Amino acid sequence: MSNTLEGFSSSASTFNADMDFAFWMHIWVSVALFLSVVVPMFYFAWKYRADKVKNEEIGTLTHHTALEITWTVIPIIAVMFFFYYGNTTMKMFRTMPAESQSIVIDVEGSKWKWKYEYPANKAGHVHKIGGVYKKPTIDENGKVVEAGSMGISALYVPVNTNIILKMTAPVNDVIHSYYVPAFRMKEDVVPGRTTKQWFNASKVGEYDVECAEYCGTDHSYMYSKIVVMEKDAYEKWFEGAAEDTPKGNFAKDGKALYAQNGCASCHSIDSDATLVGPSLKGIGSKYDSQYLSDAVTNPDKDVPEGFYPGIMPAFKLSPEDLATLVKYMETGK
Ligand code: HEC
Ligand SMILES: [Cu+2]
Repeated sequence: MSNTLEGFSSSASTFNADMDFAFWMHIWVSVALFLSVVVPMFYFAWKYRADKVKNEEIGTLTHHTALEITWTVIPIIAVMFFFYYGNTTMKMFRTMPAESQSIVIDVEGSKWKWKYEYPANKAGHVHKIGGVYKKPTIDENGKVVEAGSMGISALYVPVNTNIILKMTAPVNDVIHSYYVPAFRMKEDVVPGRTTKQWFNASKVGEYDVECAEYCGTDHSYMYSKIVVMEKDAYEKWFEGAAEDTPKGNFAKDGKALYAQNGCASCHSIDSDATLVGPSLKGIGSKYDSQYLSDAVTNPDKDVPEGFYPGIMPAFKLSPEDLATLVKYMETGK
């Protein structure tokens, strides 16, 4: 990801034309209304300023029926245009295509990462992809030494296909919003509820996803990507198994799990720095494995001094992943 976000300069979904039309129509009609109301207002305020009007003239002023009808009817027509295009565009967004003719993908937003879960493929394998954005390294002069990156974590979808996202957040999390500027698409992701949004990408490429609902410390790093692929390439990947994405391998070592689950956005592990949660450096010498695994699956059970419950989400991991992660905290490997 470069410093500029892939966004409104690209047009990459079937929504774009209608959405952009509705947007620019609102802008230009608003400009026209502004010019025809506010500009004359200033002109008349100047023209009829106090020393130009005699008090006795004011008493004889009357109205102009035709003019009043005109300036009532024209804005009403303009506002009806707003309503018509606003409504039809919103309907297009809100009307989900048939699930049988779409790919339905579960999306989970949590502090501060996005996770995707696909339906099972023919072999019964379920692709799960997720990861936390790796922040850029910036030196003391403010120069970017290493750009931030999403790594291989992304939502992989085929081109020209209806995709339905079923989105939610864990019940103890906060509201996020899944925002894809290049698709002109945005929908809230609400704890404990399922919201749906669909799209149909019209151009192969990589597009940025951002969280558009302020959600805490690392909100500005709550990125993801959508990778739109040719249909056969997608099919080939989807029917495959393993922890593989079209861009590479999801290593299952502790370090990778630590990164993918977003632990790094709240805990330092190489230093004593306190981020949102306590530093985990050397934690293996303070606690046993049971404490560490409870701390991940049931964080509010023991809350270290100086911290509050309800901040760290409870993680649901497979027993193997949990064991690997605990070992990583204990040994750094
Ligand atoms: C949203 C921020 C956040 C995320 C993400 C997060 N933690 Fe935490 N973590 C905290 C906070 C805050 C505490 C202290 C309060 C508590 O125990 O609930 C904590 C406590 C802990 C503790 C106990 C530390 C102690 O000294 O008792 C461990 C171990 C831990 N986290 C590991 C993890 C691991 C592993 C992950 C990733 C799977 C993770 N955390 C993800 C915020 C977070
Ligand atoms: Cu968010």
